[in-house]
Amino acid sequence: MHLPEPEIAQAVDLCKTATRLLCVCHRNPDGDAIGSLLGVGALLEQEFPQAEVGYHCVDPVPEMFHFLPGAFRVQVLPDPLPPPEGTVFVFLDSAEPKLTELHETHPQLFDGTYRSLMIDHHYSNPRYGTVNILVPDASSTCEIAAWLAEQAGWTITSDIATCLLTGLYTDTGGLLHSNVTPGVYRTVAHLQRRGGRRQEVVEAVFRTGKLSTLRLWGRVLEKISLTDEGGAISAVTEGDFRATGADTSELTGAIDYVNAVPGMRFSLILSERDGKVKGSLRTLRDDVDVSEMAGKFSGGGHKKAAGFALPGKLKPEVRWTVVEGE
Ligand SMILES: [Mn+2]
Repeated sequence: MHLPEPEIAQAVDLCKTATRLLCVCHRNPDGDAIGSLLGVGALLEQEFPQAEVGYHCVDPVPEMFHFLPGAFRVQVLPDPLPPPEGTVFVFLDSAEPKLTELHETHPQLFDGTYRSLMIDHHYSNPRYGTVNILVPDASSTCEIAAWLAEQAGWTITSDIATCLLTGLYTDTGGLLHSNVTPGVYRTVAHLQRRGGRRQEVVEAVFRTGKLSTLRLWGRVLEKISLTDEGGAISAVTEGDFRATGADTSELTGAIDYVNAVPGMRFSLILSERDGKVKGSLRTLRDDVDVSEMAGKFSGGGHKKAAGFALPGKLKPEVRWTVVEGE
């Protein structure tokens, strides 16, 4: 991967003039958000010692990422904000201002009052920063950060490499998704060579599951039923969440197992939460568009992964058939 030189020069100039570099990632942070927040923050701290670096997110760091160096330093934004002179915001992995959840409480972050550096890999990003490093072909924001460091001549330490590896692994589903290009392997190798602790990442992210999560997934898998239309469907009631002690975020990932039933056209998990039923749809097939299916229930998403939410609750339906004789 090669990033455009003018943007790198502008980013460096912006950081040089800052006395405060406030890094911000999106709400409900995933591995790429936290990995890039901590990795880029640490790089800036090291390369721009004149600036005080802040690590910010409206939501807390999920437990599975607590092993990352610096995770405990992530806080909500200071209130009131420091003056715009000398303050530069660094937005990470946030496809649009509202994903930081600061667009309403702190609109001055996005209206030109403050200068900002925006680093992201989402196609739809409207380039809302003062300087934008947007690489839609990159697997993850962490991958962009690794090459930014390399091209700018910044030192990637073992701790920084470990943070950046986390985003590369989570945004590619453990190097399994279709966004894994030869370049992704090259970046992973590069970060491992710089001391990135790959095994720590793999164990924390893919080999650790809370007991409550495993029990919830057990219920999901046990309840899979197959429909005549070629759907593999499961459902989770509020009772399931209560009985297993899992919260709704722990359902993330279970759909990939429901979607693994061979020969099915699509998979669906229905889950009850706060008076609503949420549906998650997936397909492995090119001739099925689950975003269209979700659209029928006022939802949306991508062709292969979509979702919807409807007010209501789940009612189980049992069908019995009488077989004569025996
Ligand atoms: Mn990402």
